[in-house]
Amino acid sequence: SSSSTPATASLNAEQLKERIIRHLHATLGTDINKASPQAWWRATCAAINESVFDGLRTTQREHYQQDTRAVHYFSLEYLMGRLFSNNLHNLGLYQSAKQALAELGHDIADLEDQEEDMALGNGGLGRLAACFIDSLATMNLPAVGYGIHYEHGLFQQEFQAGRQIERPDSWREYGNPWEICRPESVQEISVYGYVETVYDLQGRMKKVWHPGRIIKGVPWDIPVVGYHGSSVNVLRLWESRASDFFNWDVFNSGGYVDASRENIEAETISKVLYPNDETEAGKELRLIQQYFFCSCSLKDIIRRYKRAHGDDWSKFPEQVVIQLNDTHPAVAIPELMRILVDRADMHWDEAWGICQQVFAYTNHTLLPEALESWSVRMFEKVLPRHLEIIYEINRRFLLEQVDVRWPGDNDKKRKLSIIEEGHEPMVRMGHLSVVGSFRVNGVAEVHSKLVQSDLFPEMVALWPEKFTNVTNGVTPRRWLKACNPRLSSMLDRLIGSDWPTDLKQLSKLAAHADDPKVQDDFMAIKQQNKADLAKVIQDLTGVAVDPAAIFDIQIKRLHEYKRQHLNLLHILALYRRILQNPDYDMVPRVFIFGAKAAPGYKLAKEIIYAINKVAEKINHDKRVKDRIKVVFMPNYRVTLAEKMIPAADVSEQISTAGKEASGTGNMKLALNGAITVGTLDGANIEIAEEVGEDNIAIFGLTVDEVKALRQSGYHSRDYYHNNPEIKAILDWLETDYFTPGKPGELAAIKHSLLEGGDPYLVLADFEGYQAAQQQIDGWYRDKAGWAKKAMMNTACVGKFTSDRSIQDYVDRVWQLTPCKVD
Ligand code: 26Q
Repeated sequence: SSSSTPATASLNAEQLKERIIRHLHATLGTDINKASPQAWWRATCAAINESVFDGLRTTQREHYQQDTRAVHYFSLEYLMGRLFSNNLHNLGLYQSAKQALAELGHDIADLEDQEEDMALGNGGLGRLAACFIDSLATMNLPAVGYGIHYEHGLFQQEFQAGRQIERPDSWREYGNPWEICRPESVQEISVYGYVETVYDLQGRMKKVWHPGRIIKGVPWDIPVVGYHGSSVNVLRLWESRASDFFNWDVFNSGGYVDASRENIEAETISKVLYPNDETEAGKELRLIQQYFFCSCSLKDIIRRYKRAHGDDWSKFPEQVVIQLNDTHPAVAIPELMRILVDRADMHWDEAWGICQQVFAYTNHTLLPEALESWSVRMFEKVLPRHLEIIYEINRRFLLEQVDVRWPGDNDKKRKLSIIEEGHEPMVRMGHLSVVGSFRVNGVAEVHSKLVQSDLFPEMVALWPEKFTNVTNGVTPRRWLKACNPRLSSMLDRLIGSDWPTDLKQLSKLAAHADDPKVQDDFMAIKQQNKADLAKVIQDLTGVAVDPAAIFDIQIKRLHEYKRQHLNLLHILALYRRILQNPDYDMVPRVFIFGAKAAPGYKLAKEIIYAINKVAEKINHDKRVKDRIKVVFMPNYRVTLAEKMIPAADVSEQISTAGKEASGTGNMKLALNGAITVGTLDGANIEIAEEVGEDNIAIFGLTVDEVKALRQSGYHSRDYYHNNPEIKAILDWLETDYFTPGKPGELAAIKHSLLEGGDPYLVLADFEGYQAAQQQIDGWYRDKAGWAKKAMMNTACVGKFTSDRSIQDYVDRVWQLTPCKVD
């Protein structure tokens, strides 16, 4: 890491202007007098791309000539957001572009708003993949991201009378300037059909898969520009099409309409991202999506390997490592086995040896409902040969590993088997991933411990060295430099400009944390960011909020374990205290939510509705005297996060201990000087270690206490009956106070907490939570004290750069060396 000047720094505003106008003419076919903002944006993208593609060509040439070992990141999701300002910042061209556009009469921010978010992911897991490919390019590490070129990303959210409505997301309806179609690298993959056993001339048994359907994969490349480095890697996303070859038969036999139906079915595969986060859908199309992109990607990797090494497979594990982003791409394991054994005629043991050196698996969840499994019946229908291969992997595993370790122990075999027996036998993708990988990691210290102790204890007994931890991180380029320009300039002045690639430099800020002048500057920046967000809130929700109030932000997918309803109960408690005591003394606070609910997740949608109805009531109640405002920002996404995070005073990280694998929003908010109200869960624990207990408000049950409470029998009703405030609030939700004329509309929450047994221990943690909030209120009254805490958060979270995560993967998993590119 260094402050090296970007390769393209020489490009000044004048040269950029020339490029933009040239593209306005030659690429957009318009001129400066009639160009729309959209055309200006596209012309500027094309101007930027001249630099991007330069870097892409040199990087790819260098990787090819050096025959570098590379990591191949396999992920069903990439939550990229916008690329315009990201690419400009990483190329070191942002200021020149801003000036060039200003001289052409355009505000760069207006052009940025022309871009749709690339929302090809649900939440944490997808955004992590995007941060990782940014770090990989920045650190000059040879890497390819593989995924699906969804036509429709995560749905767009609207509220109608307080309820979530989903609208399709068509991010590339009018074309995406950042992507390049690569017809020369098309692949074909097969699904369905049956397996035939044949014998070759030597009498050896062979399996021949006669596919029922052939589908074409068309790759689209998105260049990934490293920060001030010279590397430009690629994100390669596969789009499904009907295979020309296959449809020819149908067409010839007069089945024009059938052929067209098959076209539609083939194109369905990459049509839409499944919007379920942390729940397993079990849909056939989802399995086909997983297999489609894994097979295309493996064939792409093998094609590139063969170009350098021919049919000599011996170097394959030296050149290729594949990281599985959760179990979603785990079908790549039997697919590589099939290619090696059935197509390359390799012996099973040799092929399996290769697989076990190539794959590594990251676990992102312990929630039982999120652990992927597929019914054997469906698997056999879609991928009959792969099911056979999984059976053989399992047979050898149970015989050569499990039975050797625990002879005759059928209970162990049942627990460890890749196939879960029962009424409907299932393929356990987590088991398959552990067995087929050389390394398995969780995403925060506590999570990795739980993966080992609770999820795969027997696998740890068999292969202790397989298991490790890599704590998540976020890219400081997007999540500080680009999204918080005011704080970034202040940091550049105060501690130098190396921090974007060496985030531990932020610790130098701690030396200024007691300096009143620096405190004032820091809080003035926060104030300006809050004023900016207040405008956005006004525009999107019509609610006027005061930037002098505490901005308290909870942004993440909506899920019971994340406990947005705990936040809501606290808001109701404050509201009730105000109604009971008109002089109730509290620092004015704006509670800001952003969250999408999975379309089929009933209770999550009820929680959104309840927050919206409570917001409506409180925001209009004169008696509140603006001490509380509640806003639910519609259509939370990367671009909105970039506006909210720099404006946060308080970061809500309040999951039930043991449920949030890591969290990454917690890191982004702390980095931007927000103080965390949080449980000892996921990466919160490591954030607390870094910032110290004075600078974070920790509350609630620990992982061990949660386990103990469940053991001894948790009765949520006891809290209802023993805490009059809890009782009053829950009863209130059942009245028509927030839904005039419609009593009971908000009763689902109360019901889940009482009759439903409160599975996420909301009531058990309520008292601790409200005490932590009281502590925040007290802290905020001390201006200098708060400024110091906020600054200490920014100063102490250097650990959570995704560059450090990637370095951990390099050291503990990938064993890669950087490849410097000129
Ligand atoms: C499963 C089956 C069918 C369709 C979709 C899915 C599906 C999709 C997405 C299941 C899970 C996900 C996403 C999970 C996720 O985002 N997990 C989060 O990962 C982050 C990065 O490691 C962590 O910080 C979060 O704690 C974790 O919740």
